[in-house]
This record gives sequence, structure tokens and C-alpha cells, in this order.
Amino acid sequence: MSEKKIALITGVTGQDGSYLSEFLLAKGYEVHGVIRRSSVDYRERIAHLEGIKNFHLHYADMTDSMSLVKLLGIVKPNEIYNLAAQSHVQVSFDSPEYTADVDAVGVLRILEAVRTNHLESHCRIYQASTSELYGKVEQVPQNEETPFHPYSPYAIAKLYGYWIIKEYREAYNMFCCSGILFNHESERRGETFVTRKITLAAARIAQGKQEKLYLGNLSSLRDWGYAKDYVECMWLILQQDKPDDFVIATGVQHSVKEFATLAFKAAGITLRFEGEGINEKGICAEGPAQLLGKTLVEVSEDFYRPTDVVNLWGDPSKARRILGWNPQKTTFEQLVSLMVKHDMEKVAADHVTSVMRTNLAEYLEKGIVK
Ligand code: G4F
Repeated sequence: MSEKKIALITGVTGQDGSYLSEFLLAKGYEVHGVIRRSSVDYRERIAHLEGIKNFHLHYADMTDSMSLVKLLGIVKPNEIYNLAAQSHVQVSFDSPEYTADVDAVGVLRILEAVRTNHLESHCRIYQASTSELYGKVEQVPQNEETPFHPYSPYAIAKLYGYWIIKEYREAYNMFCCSGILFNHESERRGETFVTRKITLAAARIAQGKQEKLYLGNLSSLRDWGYAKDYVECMWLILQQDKPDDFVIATGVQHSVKEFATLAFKAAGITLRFEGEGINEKGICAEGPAQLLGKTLVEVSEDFYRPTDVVNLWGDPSKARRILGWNPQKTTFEQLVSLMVKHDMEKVAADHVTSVMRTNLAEYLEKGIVK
């Protein structure tokens, strides 16, 4: 009988970390996740896994070499999935040094922790690289041969991560790989990324809980896939005979405006766009009577970036050919629909919870319950 494989996931509390944990546990892995000490609870996405046999959490930090060296010595993983990052592009303009520390030097710290523990030949490493490396794109669609032109502090930090992974592969013969993942979304996506911001707002507006949605560049183009499908690729990349880098994308491109139009439609609202650039507006053309003719989407300069990446479109041919992965498992339309469905239910449930809280406060005040 083969021995149980041990995986270590940094960034386990994120969207990808939570899906990957579920995926690896289902494959019979022992999964160890790295968490950071925080006074606020950010473990919502993995709460359902805590306490499960084969799922373990450890405190460590990508900015603390000692904690990583100690942890790797204890866990001795066969596979490391380095998903931890300051992953918000706009935030990287405000915190460029922290972004570099975690997203660039953090990768080096993991690699050196592997070497310090003499795990080079025992352990395979997956690095979460990103389509942001293509940045101010020099070719569409982008594949593994497309030149990089990073266009934000985030992308520049990630470029270091990409190259240091490649360097350790060649210098020390380590099994290090990058997945160059294009945007991948889900019901678990952070609420400040544009897709989730839109699906939540569409649900709230449809249920009368929000008046308007403010967005930045509506013309920006992205290749959006489903995060749950993409974690399978991370695993497949580490199961190959030799280490290599892969573009993971759907091969289909849409604009932010198209995403918004489809999301509002799924929430029962047809938008009509008028104006251009900063003056562009999304108006309710069809939907609930009280919303008809109202401006529901507006553009705000606050969500523009000093430099923005506007034309990402991936070519997943290599992943399809070598990994046998299907880039169209979940289509764009299905992705939008499942996110909106989830958020319509979440917003409705939040309402019930807040009504219950209000009632409880009143009952406590009146002494009906103690
Ligand atoms: O959803 P976004 O914030 O994602 P972005 O910048 O593409 O980065 C995400 O995907 C990368 C993979 O390509 C990852 F590496 C990265 O970690 C992250 O997961 O923005 C998408 C586009 C941008 O062009 C942005 O300018 O949407 C545009 N946008 C327009 N209005 C907005 C908004 N983005 C955000 N976050 N909020 C807006 O209101």
C-alpha cells in the first residue's frame, strides 16, 4: 500500500487554499495549512475543515524565515503549494514594500526552508504565479512564451517569485513549478475583487439593500475561470514526470462591463449602459418596478489604478495537451450564474440574521428573553 502523501499549503485560508484543501483531502492527502495570527477571524473558508482527520493548521508567516524552517522540519511535506500572497493589485500600490516582502522574498524563504531541511529531493513545490506578469501585454492571447511586462508592484514582486522558482529548479535540480493562473473566481472570492464586488452588489440592489455600485475601469478585459477547476491544475502540475510552468486560463475573454451586465441579468435586472469612460452609467432598463430608469452602476475614479492591466487573455493549449485539463469545464456564463445565485441566497440570509438580531435585542430589552 502506498504511503499517505503530505501537502503543505500556504495561504490556506484564501479562496484557492480552501478549494485545494478539499481537493487534496478527497484524494487521501494529509493536509497542513499555514495560518497567521490575527485578532480578527479570517478562517471562514476553512471552518468546515477544522477538526477533520488529516487536516492540520500551523502558525507561521511568509515574512518570518525561522517559522517556515521550523514548520517544514516538522511537517516534511511531499508537496508544497505556495499560495500565500498579498494578492490585491490595487492594494500593492499602497503597500508595495509589504507586497514585495510576502510575494517575492516569501517565495525565496520557502525555497530556502526546503533546502535547510534537506528536503530538496523529497518535496515538490508549486508556486502561484499570475497572468499579471504579462501586464502591459505584448501579445494576445498570452502563453508560456509570451514576454512578461509587469505593470504593478504586485506583478513585479510576483515576477521575482516566478524567476526564483525557475532558478532553484535549474541550480539545485529541485522540482519547482509555476502555474501562471489567469483570474479565477468563485462564491468564495474576496469581496473587493471586481467579480465578487459585482455579484454581491447585484444581489443587494435586487433585494433593496444597496442603491448603487461604483466601479473603476469598465472596459478592462479579463479571462475569468472558476477557482474550483483551477486547483485541480495546481495538483496536476506537481504530478508530472518533470517540473515545468503552465498557463491556466479558459481561453475566453470578457470585459468588466460584460460581467456586470450578465450578473445583474442573473439577479433579475437588465442594465442599459450610457456615456463613456468616467461618465459611463448602467441604468435599469428592465427589472423590479422601483428600480426602472434608476442609475445602478456608476464609474468612480477611486477604483482606477495608477497603471492598469487591461487585456489579459490566456492560451491554455499546453495545459490541455500535457495535463489533459479541460479549460471550459465551467463556462463564463455558468461562473457568473453560480456566483450570483450564491450571493442572492447570502444577502437574503443576512437579512434574516439581522432581523433575528434586531428582534433578539428588543426581546432582551423587554425582558422577554434573558
Ligand atoms: O478583480 P480585480 O481586482 O483583479 P486583478 O487586478 O486582475 O487581479 C486578480 O487576478 C490576478 C490574475 O490575473 C491575480 F494575480 C491577482 O492576485 C488577483 O487575484 O480587477 C480586475 C480588473 C482590473 O483591470 C480593474 O482595474 O477589473 C478592473 N476593475 C474595474 N472596477 C475593478 C473595479 N477592480 C476592482 N478590484 N474593483 C473595482 O471596482
